[in-house]
Amino acid sequence: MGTNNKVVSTSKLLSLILRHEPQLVGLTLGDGGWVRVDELLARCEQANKPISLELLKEVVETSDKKRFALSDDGLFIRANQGHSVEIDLGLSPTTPPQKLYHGTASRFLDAIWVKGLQRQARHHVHLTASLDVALSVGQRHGQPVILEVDSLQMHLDGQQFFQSDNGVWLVETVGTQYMRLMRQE
Ligand code: HQG
Repeated sequence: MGTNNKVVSTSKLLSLILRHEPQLVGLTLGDGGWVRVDELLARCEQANKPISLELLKEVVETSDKKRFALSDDGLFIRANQGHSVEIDLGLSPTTPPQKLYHGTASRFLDAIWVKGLQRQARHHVHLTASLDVALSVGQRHGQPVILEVDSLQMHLDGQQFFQSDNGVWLVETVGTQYMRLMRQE
């Protein structure tokens, strides 16, 4: 396996453990989703999925979306967002910009226009300030489409917005009255 493949597969394994199934290697996430790095590495080794400290650090540093964070002392690690297990990331409500974007697939639009954007398996609906990011997030699901969200108006109407350490905007749900389909190129 090339170095890059190894980094990608390790990143996927860490996402799985730190967001969705810590029990896969016998771990429980602590407050804020943090786990001890030494415990994580020991558990992965026991589960026959060894990761070296060097590789772990490389994954954290090179992640295109800054998926993971190490504590200042380097003893703890967590996923910055995207969890399905119930954890409190300890984020404070923040005022969003006027508009944010959500990239999705065209096949979801009918359902979205009925129910609005729902968080599905995650803790929150994910929004971004970047059209490029929205497009690439949408492409993961199929024919991409971008919804423009009236985020500031939602906030003024009382919805809480949070921003994860890697800049993703998080919100409970987005009602259809706050969304507009952007013109297709
Ligand atoms: C859609 C990546 C039907 C929603 C990215 C999305 C992101 C509905 C899908 C992060 C719906 C859920 C999150 C409704 C929403 N009916 N479909 N009412 N409401 N949907 O993967 O936003 O690579 O859970 O539009 O950078 O695509 O994981 O969410 O298409 O920040 O680090 O249901 O994942 O980061 O899909 O992506 P996801 P997402 P990572």
